[in-house]
Amino acid sequence: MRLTLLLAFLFTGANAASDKPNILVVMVDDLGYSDIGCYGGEIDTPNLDRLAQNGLRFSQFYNTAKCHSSRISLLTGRYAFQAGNTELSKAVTSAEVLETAGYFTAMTGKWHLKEQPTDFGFQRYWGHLSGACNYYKGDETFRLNGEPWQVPENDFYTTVASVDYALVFIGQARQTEKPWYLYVAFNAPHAPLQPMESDYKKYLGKYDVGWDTIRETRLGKQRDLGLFEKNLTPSPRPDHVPSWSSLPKERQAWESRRMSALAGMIDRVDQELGRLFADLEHSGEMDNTVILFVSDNGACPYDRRSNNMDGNPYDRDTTWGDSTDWSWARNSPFRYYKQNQFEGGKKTNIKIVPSEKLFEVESLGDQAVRVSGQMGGVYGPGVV
Ligand SMILES: [Ca+2]
Repeated sequence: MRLTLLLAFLFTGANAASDKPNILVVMVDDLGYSDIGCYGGEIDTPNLDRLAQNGLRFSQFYNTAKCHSSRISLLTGRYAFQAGNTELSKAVTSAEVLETAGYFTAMTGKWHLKEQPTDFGFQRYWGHLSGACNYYKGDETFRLNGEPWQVPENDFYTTVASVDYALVFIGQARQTEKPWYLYVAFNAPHAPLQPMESDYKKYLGKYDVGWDTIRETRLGKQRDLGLFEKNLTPSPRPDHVPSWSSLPKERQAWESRRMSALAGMIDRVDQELGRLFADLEHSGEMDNTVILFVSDNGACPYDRRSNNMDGNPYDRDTTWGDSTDWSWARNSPFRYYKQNQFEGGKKTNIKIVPSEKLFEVESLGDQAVRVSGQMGGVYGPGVV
């Protein structure tokens, strides 16, 4: 069943119950196709895996292989230039449509487009307008409801703060008794690779086995999960990725720690989503909330300059770059990465979790779907 039809059916059902569903859209940044458990990963993502069990997982969902263009398509249902590019001058956004339909609209996290979300239908916004920032120190582009927002000196971490403000906004929505639309755009696991200390230490040593072994392990799990046909031939290791066994010990140690940092950042996204889901369950809203989880592009190969490589990535002044070689393993079974028009760049994982009481879903969707298709399906028939 195509995504648009599937969701149109969902909202037809919701309207019949005279109860418009809440809508939660979660976007993550530079996530590898197989990074989370229900797509073959070894990283602990129990909350996302539980959603997948109760919902629909797509195996062929396409983004546009880059950050800003996928965000434009997600918000407008159009390709980037059709929509007026980052100015969004030739389109309406999901927030504008849903606001008109009586929704309370809110966003947290990374914007990465022109102006700010409050100029495009979001009644509440907390986050950074930039494409990336220091997870502990933020940057000058943070805004709260249209006004500059000062990042605290201490005890700040963007992934956590995104859900802190998501909960604030949902609380405000409940006071209006309107259905709500919340768009949470995590910056994680985009570089700089800055995990929280406990999340990093949880994975230290786990990646000493190297990217060849991790990729094989992920491929095996993907076959077991039925994501692909058993006889699928995965893409080979490209010439620019060395075999793990050929690396000097020092390089292995560095790369292992770098992947531990990435894993910790992804684990944190899942933990924070768990906090958000627990709030929805506690409030009795989970059964009337549609949840979409999507990445803007595949794992990132940009091995930019890293500082303090012998230090700890949870030091707020340490900024490690992505690993091209680990990105190959993280996009299993596909070829290449973010930016490339191979599957590793533009095939993303997505889960859709309609209300279990409103709608019965298949567990795995094999149909090809584009990120731009969400607007028409999610925010269209039945809602407006
Ligand atoms: Ca991205």
